[in-house]
Parts: sequence; C-alpha cells; structure tokens
Amino acid sequence: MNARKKLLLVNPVNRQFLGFVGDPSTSYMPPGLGIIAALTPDHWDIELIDESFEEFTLRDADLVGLTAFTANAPRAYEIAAMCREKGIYTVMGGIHASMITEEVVNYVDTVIAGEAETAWPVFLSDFEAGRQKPLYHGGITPVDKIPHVRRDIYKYPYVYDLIQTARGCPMGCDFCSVTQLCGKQYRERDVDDVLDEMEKTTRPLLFIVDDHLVNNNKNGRERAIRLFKGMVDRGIKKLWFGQASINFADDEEVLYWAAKSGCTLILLGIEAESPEALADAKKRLNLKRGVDSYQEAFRRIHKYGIAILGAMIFGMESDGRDELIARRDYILRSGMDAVQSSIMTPLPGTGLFYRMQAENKIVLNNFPEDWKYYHFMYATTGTSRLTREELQATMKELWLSMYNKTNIRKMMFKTIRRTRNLKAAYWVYGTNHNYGRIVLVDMLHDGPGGLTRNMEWSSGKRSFYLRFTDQVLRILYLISWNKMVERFRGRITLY
Ligand code: B12
Ligand code: SF4
Repeated sequence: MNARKKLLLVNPVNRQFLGFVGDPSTSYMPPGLGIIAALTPDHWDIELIDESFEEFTLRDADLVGLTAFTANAPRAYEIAAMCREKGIYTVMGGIHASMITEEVVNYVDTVIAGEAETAWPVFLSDFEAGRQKPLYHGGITPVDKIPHVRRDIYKYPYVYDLIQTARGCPMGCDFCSVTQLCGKQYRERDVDDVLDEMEKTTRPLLFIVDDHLVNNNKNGRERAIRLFKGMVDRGIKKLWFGQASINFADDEEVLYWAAKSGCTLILLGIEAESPEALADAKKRLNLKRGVDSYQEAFRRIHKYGIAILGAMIFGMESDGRDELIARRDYILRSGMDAVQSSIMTPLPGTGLFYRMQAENKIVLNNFPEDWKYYHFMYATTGTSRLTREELQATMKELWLSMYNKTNIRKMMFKTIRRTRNLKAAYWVYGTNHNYGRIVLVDMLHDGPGGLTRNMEWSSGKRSFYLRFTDQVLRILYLISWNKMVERFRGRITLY
C-alpha cells in the first residue's frame, strides 16, 4: 500500500504582463496540467494553483509540477526557487521546457521535454523509488494514449472548457512552435473518445484548442463532419470557438455541421494581406491560395452564421510604418469580425528564432529575464525598416485605432449584418474588447491620460453614439447571451 503523497500543479503567470488574467473571460484552464493529473495514480492528492486567479504561495507538497509558456518562464523559475529552498522537489514540462530544455534544467530539479503521456508515469515511479533523473524526453504520444483531461482539479471559475481533438500541424510555419512541439504528423483522436470527453465538460463555452481544426485533405474534412455531427447527435449544444487555417471554408458541409454544433467564432491564421509579408513569415498555405482567396472564404463562413477572428501579425522583416498601417486598414475593410493583432516574436525553438539569433537581430535577448516580453504584445526585435522602439510605438497607435470603443461597436454591427447571428455579434464585441484590454493593459489606469477598465478614456466625455449603442448591447445581451448563461447557472462545477 502506497502512503499518500501531495502533488502541487502550478500554472505561473507573468507578473509584468497581466493582460490575459485581468478578467475571467480570458483566464483559461491549463489542459496540460489536467492531463498530468489524469496520468497520476490515486495515492497522490492533487492541488492546482493557477496564478490567473491566485498568486502562488508556498505550501506543503512532496512534488511541485510547473508548466509554462515562454513569457511565463521567469515566473516559473521564481516559484521553483521558492520550493527548492524549502526542499520541495520541482519538475517542469510544457512548451518552454520543451523548446529550450538546456536553459530550464538549470532552474528545476527535473525537466520533462515534449509530450508527457509516456514520460510522466516513468518519472513518477522513478521519483517514488528515489532514482529520478534530471531530464526525460516524452517525444510524440501515440494518439490512443492521450487521456481525458482530469477536470475536477479546475477549482476556479473558468468560463471555457478547453479540449484538444488532434495534435500536430503539417504546416511548420517559421514563427510558430506547434510543429516543433507536436510534430508534423496530424494525429487525430478517435471521434467517439473526444465526444465522451466533451460530455464531461460543464462550463458555458467550449474552446477546441486544436491549432489546425480541419486538416487540409478529404479525410480531415470527413472527420470534422463526424465530430460536429456527433456533437449534434449527442446533444452537446454549447457555443464553441476553434482555431483553423483558411481551408476551414473549403467544404460547405463542414461549415454547416460546425455551425449546427455551436461554432460561433473561428480563429483563422490569416497573418498578413500582402504576399511579401506572407513570404517573410513563410506562411505557405496562404501564399499558395493567394490573398485574394480570403474574401470568398470569409463570405462562406459568414453565410453559416460563424464570425471570424483574424489572427494577424505585425512586424515582419519587410514591414515599415506604411505596411503596418496598410495591414490595419485591410483588417478594417476585410470582413473579419474580430482581430488578434500580434507583434512578430521569435519564440525559442522556431526557425525564426535561430535565424534572427544567428543574424544578431534579437534586441531583447537578456535571457531568461527577457522572456517576460515574449507574449506577442511587446516588440522584442525591430524590422528591416523600423527599430524595436518604432515598431512598439506604431503598434500602440494602431491598437488604439482598432480597439477603441467606437470602432469595436461598428465592427459588431457589421457582424450582425454579415452573420445574422446575435450571439456571434456579442461574442465578437467581447473578443475585440478583451484584445484591446490585453494589448493596452499598460494604459489601464484612472489618471487623466488613461483608459478605464471599460476601455474608455478616463477624461473623455461619452459620445451620443456610445450612449445609444449601450442600449443596443444591453438588448443583445438580454435576448441572446444571457439566455445561454442562464442555462449554465448552477451547473459550473466548482469542486
Ligand atoms: C490553448 C492555447 C492558449 C490559451 C491558453 C490555454 C492555457 N491556459 O494554457 C490562450 C488562448 C490563453 C493562449 C494564449 C497565448 N498563447 Co497560446 N496556445 C494555446 C494552444 C493552441 C494549445 C495549448 C494546449 O492547451 N494544448 C493542449 C495541452 C494538452 O498540451 P500542452 O499544454 O502542450 O501539454 C502537454 C505537454 O506540453 C506537457 N506538459 C504541459 N505542461 C506540463 C507540466 C508538467 C509538469 C509536465 C511534466 C508536462 C507538461 O504535457 C502535456 C501532455 O502531453 C498552443 C498550441 C499548442 N499546440 O501547444 C498555443 C501556444 C502554447 N500559445 C502560444 C502563445 C505564444 C500564446 C500567447 C503568448 C499569444 C498571444 N499573445 O495570444 C498567449 C499567452 C497567454 C499567457 N497567459 O501568457 C505559443 C507558445 C510558445 C511559447 N514558446 O511560449 C503556442 C505553442 C502556439 C504557437 N503559435 O507557437 N494560448
Ligand atoms: S501557424 Fe498555424 S498553420 Fe502554421 S504551423 Fe502554427 S499551427 Fe500550423
């Protein structure tokens, strides 16, 4: 009989950049830690500390397991140092630990690089036998070995349940770490197993975190239809959001079943509107299809009542100020409903990182401290035509011009016209509002030159347009969104 042991799982959050965690609607559960919990035997008591909701404080444990995005790695190291000082063993996995393992081994007792499904049980039994090693390589997991996320550890009021139905991306874009972490092979979980897991979710909204939701071939389309149709057949009626490439729009049957199963917002990796910028980013799929194909894809998706969240990147190698402004103008007239506007950031492990490092172009390179800037909202390099500071200053200007309250309300009205879906319009409004709050987080203060948490100028007078559209929003909330929230009231399980 094994004695009971305590595992503390920690999701550290960058204390310098609290944009995402400023609101529960953008504070997401960490599925990786839910998988670690699922792989841990019953004689371990498990507690999750998610710094999106509470700051880590030291407590008793036999083992502390940390995950971290690169931008959160310095905070993970701080937490690890606190634990190690008290003699608590630390282990770290996740994207940063997998991409730059040689750094992470210096800050924790054991690193598990790659996917954890096969490595974690080996580490844990070594740990219990006192023969643990400093490094384990998990590699790529056979898809049938991926367990359901253990959701009882999520004691916080997350708005979304997160679920992953496939891993890997064949595209291998230069700036992205997904192919490095999960491989080129697209590994699809069994559809029935995914549906069984979906049935266990309890939160009002669902976020399917696959990076490339519908693979770009006939099998991929057929599987997507089976999945979405399965959701309908099993009555898993939830509003959901997913991430896809532009090929999501290729098959109207996919769109029909996606919409029927509750898809209301889809993130599309558009990245840029000019072939030159796409070539810089090595975004081959979009280059192959041509930027002119975007409009038709948007039109088809809208036809099914689904709104589009365009993922756009600013600060490609060839970008100057005029190109950045042109990208903003394209966004505003393009037909995308919400926009994620990131600054090109050389993430460790990517082709972009190694190239820029070799060319000595990374400006914020005092690692590990400078990783705290690697969250896509802060320029870490310049371009061939802008210094780092110029890029940052231009982005602030563009963000203010896109995410100001007047503009995001205009965008919402366009979504109503394009999708005829009030829920999509309300979601789009919330999404743009949240991105604004996240990217402009350093301007959120009550001083005269600042923005309030409601994203309005502290010193400004409210226009008639804003006062009038307040009423429209209130109606949208009451007739569409609130009904959905009501269905889940009392059903969000807080263990
Ligand atoms: C969902 C998601 C989000 C969610 C957050 C979900 C969350 N709470 O973790 C949201 C939308 C908030 C988000 C935001 C951002 N994201 Co994101 N996101 C993802 C996405 C699509 C899926 C992650 C996921 O849930 N995977 C499923 C789980 C099961 O996999 P996993 O976490 O990798 O866990 C496995 C292993 O890594 C390992 N593991 C993980 N943790 C641990 C811990 C231990 C102890 C062990 C042993 C093992 C282990 O075991 C797990 C099972 O094998 C990934 C892409 C990807 N495929 O990874 C990008 C990704 C993680 N995001 C990325 C980025 C850059 C961001 C942003 C900075 C971008 C932005 N500004 O929008 C922000 C930063 C947010 C922040 N708080 O700092 C990058 C991270 C790169 C990096 N080096 O950090 C990725 C890889 C995408 C990319 N383009 O490269 N993201
Ligand atoms: S950006 Fe999207 S399409 Fe490109 S490798 Fe990453 S996940 Fe795949």
